[in-house]
Amino acid sequence: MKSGTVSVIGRPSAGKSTLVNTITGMKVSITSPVPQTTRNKIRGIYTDQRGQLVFTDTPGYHLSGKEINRRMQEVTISSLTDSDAILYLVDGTRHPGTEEEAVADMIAKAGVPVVAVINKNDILTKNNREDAEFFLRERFPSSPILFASASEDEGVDEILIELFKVIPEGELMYDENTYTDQDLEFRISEIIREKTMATLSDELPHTIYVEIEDMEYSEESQEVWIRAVINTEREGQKGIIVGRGGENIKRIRKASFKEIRRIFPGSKLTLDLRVKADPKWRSSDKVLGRIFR
Ligand SMILES: Nc1nc2c(ncn2[C@@H]2O[C@H](COP(=O)(O)OP(=O)(O)OP(=O)(O)O)[C@@H](O)[C@H]2O)c(=O)[nH]1
Ligand SMILES: [Mg+2]
Repeated sequence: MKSGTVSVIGRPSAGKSTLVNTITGMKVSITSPVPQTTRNKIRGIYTDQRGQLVFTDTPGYHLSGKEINRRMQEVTISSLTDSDAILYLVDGTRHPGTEEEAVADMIAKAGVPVVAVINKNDILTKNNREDAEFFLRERFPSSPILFASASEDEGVDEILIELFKVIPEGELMYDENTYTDQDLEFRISEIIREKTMATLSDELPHTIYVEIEDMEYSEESQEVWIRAVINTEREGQKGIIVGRGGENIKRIRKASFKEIRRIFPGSKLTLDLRVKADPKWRSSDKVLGRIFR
């Protein structure tokens, strides 16, 4: 039996989280059209008769000196060398430039087998395909280079075949029914962050973080009670999240509720959602320490 860890690496918005969700068949990692959605290492686990692949979804690698970006780069780098394989995802719609070269160099240096995937094949032109393939062939001459569409579930079987070829023999690291290792509070806060981003797409995607202030679960009455806070950077942004007559926060709450409820089948869920301003959290060591724990 085969068993190994796979780091999913690529630039922001390449489709890494979408792919991890498609492979596991579960909503493991939140996604959005806005770059830099993923902030932590998120494990998604795939098991079949061949063995087990433990994927680590990482933050998109973005060249920038800002503190939050530096933290996200660290998360990505730290996951590179301690994995058995790297799944390098390239967004085929974008011409590979300086940032893609930086990512490719970093991966090549890791000394770990690489499976390279050109994603978004459903919308690629012939030129896109040639561009991306040329770029990868030159840098990873001995690696398989595949085309796939993470959102359309195309080419995913081939990716699994190549990964199972390069990972070592071993026992399962997780029970065969496990598909993620995230704790409950983290999953819930991520769902709320995704719905906030989806509702307010262009207005304040990077300026929020979500915290679960309190969560109670009564097994006896099958009730779950959650109080969560959407923290934003400025007082003025609170109004945007709440929206006119509370329409935005209602939408965020409703969408979050629907998805969180699936985590607690058969239970009665109460979700109390609040908005607070926490100025300068993006440069606060205390907050960043909590987010990138
Ligand atoms: N057309 C198309 N869109 C895709 C595909 N895969 C992902 N997307 C879209 O690309 C956007 C980014 O996807 P994510 O999965 O969040 O990307 P990511 O690489 O995890 O991004 P970060 O977490 O920001 O680094 C979303 O709008 C996805 O729906 C694909 O195969 N085809
Ligand atoms: Mg992501």
